[in-house]
Amino acid sequence: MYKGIIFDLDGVICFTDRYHYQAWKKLADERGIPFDEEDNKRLRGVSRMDSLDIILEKADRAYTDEEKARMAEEKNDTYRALLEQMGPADLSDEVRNTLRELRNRGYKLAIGSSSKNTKTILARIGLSDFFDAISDGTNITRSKPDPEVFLKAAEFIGEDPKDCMVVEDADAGIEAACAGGFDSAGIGDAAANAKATYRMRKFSDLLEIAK
Ligand code: B16
Ligand code: MG
Repeated sequence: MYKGIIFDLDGVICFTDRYHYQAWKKLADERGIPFDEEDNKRLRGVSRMDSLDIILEKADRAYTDEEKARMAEEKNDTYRALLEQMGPADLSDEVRNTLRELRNRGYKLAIGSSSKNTKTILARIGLSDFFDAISDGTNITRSKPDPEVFLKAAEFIGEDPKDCMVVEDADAGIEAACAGGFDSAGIGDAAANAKATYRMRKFSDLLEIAK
């Protein structure tokens, strides 16, 4: 029986992963850098600058640190403009009801996201005050697959990693959970990850896993 559940944000609680892709795609297309949905899989759960480095592996020239900083900012501006269209309707009934039921069952619930936009997104979907703790890109120095973001989340809710489960859609996130000593439940792409403790087809499967 777990005491805490730590949720990744993009691709688990809501579908902002689509907006990350659109924003990176625009940046890559404008510079003639090949980038598609397959390349995008490697960016899930990875920080903004590390994501840019992965995209630039296919660029035909080197970019200076200054250029890279500007590109990361440009991508974030595009991404944040896309977030402006989000509202409470972008939180599905399934996710909302499952979270409520897990709360009723007595679990401590936390966010463990690499994103520096986490609080903006939670506000948009009406979950600002819902979670017991938020660990995100603003309180870490190393992004997934390093376990720091989840270890901080466990610390914030006062629980040991062995008593917490991580819910993730990214291979980097499942790796991070393993490295931190957490059990994990994989959804989406991460459902196929052999290192995940549980495989989910849909978010409400958590009600079977966390009884
Ligand atoms: P930002 P997660 C991650 O969020 C995304 O999966 C990843 O694609 C993104 O680069 C990263 O956040 C940083 O996001 O640019 O908003 O700081 O999946 O860990 O919730
Ligand atoms: Mg994710």
